[in-house]
Amino acid sequence: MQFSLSKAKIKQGLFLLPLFSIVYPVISQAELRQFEMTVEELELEIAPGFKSKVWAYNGQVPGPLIHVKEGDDVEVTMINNTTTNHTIHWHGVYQTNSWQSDGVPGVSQLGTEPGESHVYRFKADKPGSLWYHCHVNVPEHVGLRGMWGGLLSLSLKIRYRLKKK
Ligand SMILES: [Cu+2]
Repeated sequence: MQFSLSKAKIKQGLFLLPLFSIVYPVISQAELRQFEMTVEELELEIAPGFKSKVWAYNGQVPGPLIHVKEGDDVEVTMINNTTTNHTIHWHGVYQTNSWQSDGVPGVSQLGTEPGESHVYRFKADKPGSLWYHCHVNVPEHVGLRGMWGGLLSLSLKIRYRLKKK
């Protein structure tokens, strides 16, 4: 097989150059985003007149909305201030080269014990309206105790459209 660089191929390459110069600055704006997330044992009024014993990320149910941009490096330190084990599973994130941060007890980590902390590090590799939740005994920790929150990852395409306006 012989490699030849025809004029047509060179023209194609030059045609792609402006496209690359637009896309690259958008991609290169990826940042390191660091968050601290405690888990608290509380009794909260989660609906008018309805109090419940919860395990609350940062003391609230649902947990805080985490807003990042596609491509950002995300680092979340979870500090467990409760009397039982917890994790954070980043639901929808592909976890490319970061399976250790998937937050599934017995698979990617052990549940973080009372008084301990755990650091999750991953790239925001999937854009969209995602969520996170504890993956220890999900029906109880998520369904009854409110261990979940939103993860919003703004896509590169939308960022580019917003920049143009
Ligand atoms: Cu939990």
